[in-house]
Amino acid sequence: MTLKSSRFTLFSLTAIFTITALIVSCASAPEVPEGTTLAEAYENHFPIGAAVAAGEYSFDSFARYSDALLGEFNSLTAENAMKPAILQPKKGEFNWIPADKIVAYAVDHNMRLRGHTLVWHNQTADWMFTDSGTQDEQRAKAMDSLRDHIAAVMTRYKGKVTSWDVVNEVVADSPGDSPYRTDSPWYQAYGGIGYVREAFEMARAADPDALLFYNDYSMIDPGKRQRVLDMIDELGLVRDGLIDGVGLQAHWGLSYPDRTTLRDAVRDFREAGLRVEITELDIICDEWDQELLADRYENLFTWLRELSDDIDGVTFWGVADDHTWLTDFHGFTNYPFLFDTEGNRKDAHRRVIQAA
Ligand code: 9MR
Repeated sequence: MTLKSSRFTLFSLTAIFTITALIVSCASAPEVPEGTTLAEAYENHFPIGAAVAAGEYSFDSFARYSDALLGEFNSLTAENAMKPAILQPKKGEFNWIPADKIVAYAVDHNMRLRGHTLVWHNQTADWMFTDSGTQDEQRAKAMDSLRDHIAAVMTRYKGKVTSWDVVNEVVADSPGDSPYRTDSPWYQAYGGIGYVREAFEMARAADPDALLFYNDYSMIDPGKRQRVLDMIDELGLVRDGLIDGVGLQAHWGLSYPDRTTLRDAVRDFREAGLRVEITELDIICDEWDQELLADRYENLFTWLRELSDDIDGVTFWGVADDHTWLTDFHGFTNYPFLFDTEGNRKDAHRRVIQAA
């Protein structure tokens, strides 16, 4: 074979190889099928959840949304129905109806359930506290109430609710006199932060198989994150096997957080021996910024997918744009989700599926 002909042979072989490789690579990256749900697209990464209501505060996700829309998700959280003010507004008088409805739907549709929440400064019940007596008496009353409440709720939903936000938002937003939220009725009744450890002990005892979480917002902020890590350390929650993970609420914006901030937060909690879930995702956004919202969600889910070995779940704080706490909170109509006010998929949905 002459040099020229061997060069030609080499050239044709390379060309054939390249074309074949191109055909194979195109064939092995099929378009995502039209009807792919969020849960299907992310099934190898993490569960995709939504917060739902069942009639409490007069919104019912099951009356409002189709099974097909709810079927986009494979995990549910009760937006309000499992908080003490709803579940046990008076001592011993339980209102199980909304929470039971959510649990039954999840069980029937083979969905994971996150419980939210057992200890919070909001939506707590007055009967759990007394403002008379010594600090010791006030502490005893609050802890006895909490023990009974946690035992009743976690026993009822044992094996169905597989992870619980045991404690929600007890750390201060900015470093002031205390790293903790001292105006919480729990803090005041206890006379310190020790109630957090007691709550985790009660939850472990009530359902040893449930995964137990501390849940809060702004934990990607390095300062607040450190206050949370310090609290977990001081109370010996990881050391004594009382906590399993943290929930990053993720009430985020169109440009906050960036990729590095998110990665750093996930890394720090993982290094402290904690699981990480995104528990209350929504993006503050008006009607006119929906293109930006789609870009934003594609980026976010690309980063979350990259981190999927370290993230155990991603839950939206709602289902569709017709129902979001953001509107009341910020005083303007928000459109923060992947489904519009009629429950139709938005461009953001397609972009999130693409990012999978
Ligand atoms: O979405 C919830 C809204 O319906 C309630 O009125 C509100 C009461 O404070 O709580 C909202 O959910 C909160 C969650 O339980 C904890 N993190 C912040 C959420 C938004 O406020």
